[in-house]
Amino acid sequence: MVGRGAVRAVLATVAVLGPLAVSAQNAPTEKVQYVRVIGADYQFTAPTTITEGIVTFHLLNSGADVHQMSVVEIGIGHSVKDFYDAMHAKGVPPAWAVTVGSTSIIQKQTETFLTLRLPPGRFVLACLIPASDGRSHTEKGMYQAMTVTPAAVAKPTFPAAPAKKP
Ligand SMILES: [Cu+2]
Repeated sequence: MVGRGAVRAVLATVAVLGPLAVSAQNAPTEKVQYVRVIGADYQFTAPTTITEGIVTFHLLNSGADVHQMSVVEIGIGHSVKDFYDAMHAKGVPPAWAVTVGSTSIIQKQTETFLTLRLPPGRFVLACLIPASDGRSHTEKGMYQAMTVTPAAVAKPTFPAAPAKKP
C-alpha cells in the first residue's frame, strides 16, 4: 500500500515537471494535413493525392444513408480494380489489402474525424459497410484511389556566420 506521503511526493514531482514536459512535447515540429472527404450515396469526393505524414480526415456524410470511411493500403502488385473486384466477390476486403484506419459509422448529415500517419504508397478510401440489399457501399461506387507521395527532404538550416572581430 502506498502511503499518503508518497502520493503527495508524486504530485509534487508532477507539479514541477508538468509544465516543462508539456511545453517541450507541444513544440510544433510537424504540420498535420487536413483532408476533407464528402461521403454521398454512393461515392466519395476527396483529394486523389496527398503527402506522407500525419493526416486528419474530415468525413462529412452528405447522403441519406449511414456511411463510414476506411483507409486501405493497396500495396504493390494490386490495383484499385483488384480491390473493387474482391469486394464485389466477397463483400469484405481481400487479405492482401491492409486497412490502416477506419472512422466510425455515421448518420446522415453528420461528421467524424480520423487521424493517421500515412507512409508513401497507394491507398483506397472505401465505405466497407453493406447496404440494405446486402451489397457493400464500395460495390455501389463508394471508393476512391488516393496516392500518398513522399515528403520533400527538409534542407538543414545553417546559422549565420559570426561577425568577424575587428
Ligand atoms: Cu457508405
